[in-house]
Amino acid sequence: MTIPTDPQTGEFRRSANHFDARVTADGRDGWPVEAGRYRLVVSRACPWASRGLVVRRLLGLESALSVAVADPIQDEKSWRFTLDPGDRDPVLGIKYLAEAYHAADPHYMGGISVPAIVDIPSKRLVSNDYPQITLDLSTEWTSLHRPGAPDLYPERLRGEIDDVNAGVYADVNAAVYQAGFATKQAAYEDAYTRLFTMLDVLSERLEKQRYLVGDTITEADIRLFTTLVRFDAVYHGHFKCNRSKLAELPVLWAYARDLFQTPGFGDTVDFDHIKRHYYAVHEQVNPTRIVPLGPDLSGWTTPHHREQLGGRPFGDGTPPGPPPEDERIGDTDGVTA
Ligand SMILES: N[C@@H](CCC(=O)N[C@@H](CS)C(=O)NCC(=O)O)C(=O)O
Repeated sequence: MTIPTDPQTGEFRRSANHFDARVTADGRDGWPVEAGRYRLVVSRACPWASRGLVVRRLLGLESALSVAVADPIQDEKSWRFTLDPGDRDPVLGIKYLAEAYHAADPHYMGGISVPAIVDIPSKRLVSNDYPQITLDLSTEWTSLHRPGAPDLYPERLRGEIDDVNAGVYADVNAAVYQAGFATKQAAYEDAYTRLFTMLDVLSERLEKQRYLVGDTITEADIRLFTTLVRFDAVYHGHFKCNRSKLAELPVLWAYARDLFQTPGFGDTVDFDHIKRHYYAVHEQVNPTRIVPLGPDLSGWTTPHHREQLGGRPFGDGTPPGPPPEDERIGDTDGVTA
């Protein structure tokens, strides 16, 4: 995989999301919410795609929106379904996610990224616009939510959630990549400094409150969680985000463990996919492609004591049940969610 960077500044250049049609209750983009019609294509390695996996579980959308899990290691044609029999996604019948991109736009030349929502009947990509995908699952797919589904994007808190998300995106979610992919010292140092400054701000915010906004789990927590859960396994070493490990930041470590142990979070996390993807795919960063054995992940299931801060994880709702049988993740690292 070639990592696009600016030759002058050495900064990582993230590509835009090209396909931004929305699946909505009223179907105004031509894509109405409908049970069984769409497939959510993910890599369990990918933090942006994993937001969708968590939201889908919390809202109980598993049977309405099925999931295709790509091999964590892309080849030169990008994401592929080599974990499935015959190397094909059993529902879409395709070998590469690129086929859905090209069914939507035969002239498309950009990156093939996850998450992707694909229309099953036409096998066409609908959206790879990950920030909108999770918000739409919360606000447009309500007719298919499970009874007791939480409100992850409550109307009265949207301004605050959007503000927190903007800071977390710039200085946490994206900053780890900017540190890891930088090809000039200054670009790396800038990203590193922004990242740890923001982690300190978030630690302070979360010292006395259980969740980022309000007293329940919201979209803001999901977006922070998917970066934190990868921190010690990949960003600390592979991306040189090493002022400290997550496990050395007491508030954020307890906060991340609290979420990890909440049904719908840790049961979507596959540390094996996460580690193999980053260390094997980013050859510019890790030319030997050796996947480190550590860190010891057993701390994720230790008590976090965050209940003492109060908070109502699901608000007036209830936690989701266990994941569907065929989506359970093997206990590869001694971590059970
Ligand atoms: N769609 C966005 C964000 C999603 C994203 O970066 N996904 C990664 C995996 S974590 C991916 O699929 N990268 C392959 C590519 O963009 O070609 C992007 O293209 O930058």
